[in-house]
Formats: sequence, C-alpha cells, structure tokens
Amino acid sequence: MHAAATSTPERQAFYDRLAPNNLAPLWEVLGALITREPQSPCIPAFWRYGDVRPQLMEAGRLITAREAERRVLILENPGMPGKSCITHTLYAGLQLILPGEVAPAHRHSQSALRFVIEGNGAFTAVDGERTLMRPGDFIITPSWTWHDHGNETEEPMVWLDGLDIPLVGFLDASFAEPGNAEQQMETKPVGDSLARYGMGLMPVDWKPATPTSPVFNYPYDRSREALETLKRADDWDPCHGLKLRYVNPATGGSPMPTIQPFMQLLPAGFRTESYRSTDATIYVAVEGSGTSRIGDASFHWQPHDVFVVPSWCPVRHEAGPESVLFSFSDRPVQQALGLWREDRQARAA
Ligand code: 1HN
Repeated sequence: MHAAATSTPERQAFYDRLAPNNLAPLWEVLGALITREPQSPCIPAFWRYGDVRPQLMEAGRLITAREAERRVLILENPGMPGKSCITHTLYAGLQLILPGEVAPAHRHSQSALRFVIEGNGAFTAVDGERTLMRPGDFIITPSWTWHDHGNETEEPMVWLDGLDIPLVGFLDASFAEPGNAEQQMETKPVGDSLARYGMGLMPVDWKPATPTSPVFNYPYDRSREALETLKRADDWDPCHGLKLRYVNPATGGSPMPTIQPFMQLLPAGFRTESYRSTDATIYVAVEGSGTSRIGDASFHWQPHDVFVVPSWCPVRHEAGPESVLFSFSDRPVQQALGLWREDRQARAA
C-alpha cells in the first residue's frame, strides 16, 4: 500500500536515536503492517498418512501416553517451523493411544476438536461423560472442560487434534490445570449428551449457559447419512460440491466459538471452481481420492491425508471417485470480528 521511504544516513541516525526511547518510525514499516491482501507465513502443505503413520507408531515405542501426557506428532506448517502451528491461528497434530493406555485428565482454556482417523472404540471423556471414538467421528473438548482419553480395545487409536493454541497464545489467555485423578469419575452414561441435545430435541427447561455445543460427539454415520440423502437433491455448489457445517444445536452457530468444522461430499469426477476465503483451512480426506490445487501447489490425497489451504489462497478440488472431506478453520472468530471474506471467482489456482 505504502511505498518504502528512502533511507538516508541522516534518517538512519535519527532512527538509531529513537530506538533507546522505545520509539520507531511508522513510515518504515507501514507497507508491511497494512497489506493490500493477506500475507500469511502459512503455506500450502500436505501430510500423507502413509508416511506419518510409521513415525507415529515409532513414537508409540519410544514414549507412553502417560509419560508424554499426550502422545502427539504436531503437524507443523513448513512456513512456520518450530511454531507448533498448522495455520497462523490453529494447531493440529496426530495423537496415538495404544491398547491399555491412558492419557490423564486435565483442562485448559484452549478449545480442542478430535477427528477420528483409525481404531475403533477407545474413549474420550469430557466433563464426566465418555464417548467411544469411531472413524470419522467429530468430537469436541470445549474450553476449560476436563478431559482424558483411554483405550480399552485391542487396536491402536489415532485421531487428528485441532486446537486454537496460537490464537489463545496471541491473546495471552492460556490457563491450564492437571486433574487430581488420572481419570475422571463417570457421572453420565455413554450417549447422554447426544440423546439429550443431539436428536432435534432438548430437555424442556434447558437454557444454554455457554456458547459451546452441548453435544460433544457428532458420529460419522449420522454425518455421512446426511450427505448421502442430500446428494440425491443434485444441487451442487460449484465451489464446494455439497458442503455442510457442524453446528451447536442450541444456537445454530459453530460447535465451539473459535473453530468451525465442515463436512463435504464431492461426486465422482467433480471439479470445484477456484475459491478463496480469509480463513486458512485444514482438510482431512475421509473417503475417496482426489487432487487439490492450492495456489501453485498440487496435492493428491487419499483417506487420512491432511492438507492446508492458507488464507486467501485459491483452492480447487477435483475428486476421482465420490469423495468426502472434513475441514476446519477459525471462521467464527473472523465472522464475530467482521473480518471474514470469501471470493467465489478467485483467479484460477
Ligand atoms: C491436549 O489437551 C490434547 O487433550 C491434545 O488430547 C493435544 C496439544 C496441546 C495442548 C493440549 C488432548 C494438545 C493438548
């Protein structure tokens, strides 16, 4: 926006005298501060599950879930090495819990989502209620809720964690507390929240006390059935195929205030039109296979692969067979602040 000012020895000498007084000239940095378009350190990135899985299993031989507290390989955006983030505002990692293991109870101000990758029937407990994890389930651990995980099955359990860690860090609002027992007392039966709040019904006098969804597991069989039924309507969005967002049934808003997840179906051979939005988005391939062009990058994905679309970077997806993609972003934050934008005619990626 603003062309850089010419540097002269006299000006430079002045800047050097400003610095000890904790002063700096705006005109030297204005162009970098206020850009015409988003300039993100986040770059398009891709993780092939077939490559990550052996290293996750190696982590399983080197450290227990108990010792690690959470045995996770962080998916670090290569544009921000060492920063523990997958986009500028969000964190993601792949977590492994082996048969017989426990990941002890704790709580923190960061909100977390889980998207289940492999395994069948290990549990996560949130505020006294366990839910069993199945592939494709979307599970939330809202801010400041107690949570622990355990695997009482015979198979390894792997899921993708998504947290708002960088965002909360930027706001200097991180708090955390360890549980006083490794596992929480079970105070509600399995399935309680879904029955109470997730069936198009609500307890008659219930009023939401927080912006967070009272449902904490959105099982894949139900999400998949919704896509299966709706695909018969045949009204494909040119940029998204058939794309649904997960909601807090009490408000219609996102399940957690900082992260909006989505589930979308692309019919066989479907090519989406070039699209961009200001919310950098993390995708997980669930079914099928395809290719996504993100800026200048091109990634061929299969189930369990993860990829990232940075803010304002044009994306096009092309499905091979019928495909399902899960994704999530910080869209609710941007919308609450009046910052979110999209462009449905993005220059061809
Ligand atoms: C966390 O609590 C979990 O509860 C996973 O499974 C990943 C990454 C950073 C901080 C807390 C979990 C995490 C995390």
